[in-house]
Amino acid sequence: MADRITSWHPSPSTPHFVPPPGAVDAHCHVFGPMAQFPFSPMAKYLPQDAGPDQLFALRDHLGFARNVIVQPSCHGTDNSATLNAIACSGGKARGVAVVNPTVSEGELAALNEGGIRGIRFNFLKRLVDNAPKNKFLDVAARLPEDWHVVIYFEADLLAELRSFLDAIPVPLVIDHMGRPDVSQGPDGPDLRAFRALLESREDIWFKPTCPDRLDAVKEGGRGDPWDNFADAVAPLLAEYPDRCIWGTDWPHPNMQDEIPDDGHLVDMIPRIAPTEELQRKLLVANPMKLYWPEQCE
Ligand code: 0GY
Repeated sequence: MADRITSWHPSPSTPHFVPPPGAVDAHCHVFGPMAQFPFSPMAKYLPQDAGPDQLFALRDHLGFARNVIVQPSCHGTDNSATLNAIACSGGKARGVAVVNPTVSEGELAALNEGGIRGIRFNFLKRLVDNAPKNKFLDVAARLPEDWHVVIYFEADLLAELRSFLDAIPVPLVIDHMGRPDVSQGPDGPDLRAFRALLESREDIWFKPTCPDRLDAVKEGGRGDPWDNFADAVAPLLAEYPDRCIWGTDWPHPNMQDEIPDDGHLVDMIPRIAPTEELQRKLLVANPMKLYWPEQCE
């Protein structure tokens, strides 16, 4: 069996930035625990257990109030670990599932009951073997009311995905802004193409997340404190303040070489969202609209 990976910081610092009351960490995951929730036989990485207790302790340490737990590829289409974490949260978590496109209406209703509010389509070749666009479109047309689709892709795939994205009949949330090369700066080709996507419809949201991935030394970036990321991404939030949501990405799947300090990730927030109004939108108002709409006025 492959070695199990530890990808999270053992003792994240306390951030200097204090999130507003009700702040949502809208992109995080749980792994296992494996004895209760085995990983998928198709998993491309085998992580150590990172269960709900650890996630909720981090939430409190960082000053957040809620989590949106995104089903990670290592659990395939078995959403039990994600649903378990949501059930353990006392109403403070909701989630995004990964489903087999043949999922039944009854199974979707059960996921909705368990706190799921969207499904994720993952196009990263290093994470999934198969991403069948036609089948994805079929299931996107059958989602429960108020659900959305979360999409994960890399920048060089955006042009090829455009007609597929255009055809999805529910709101879209783009993970990590479609992984632009942030060393190109705010007006580089990757972020220009991403802006064109945002301009194409009003119901596309994005996550200005993962400076640790997008500005990694290993990828030719600058590393913590991720200055390329801050410079490239801040203008996007200023332009689209009502369409961004933020998350830690804990437990940082696969990040075994440059494991980020979660406190430092939180300290990126005021650099990309410098005003209190923008911070409140990014961390509270926007994620609440997507995940707890019934609690919004
Ligand atoms: C992320 C990023 C990654 C992994 C996954 O589902 C996953 O395994 O999302 C990644 O390796 O880039 O957003 O969690």
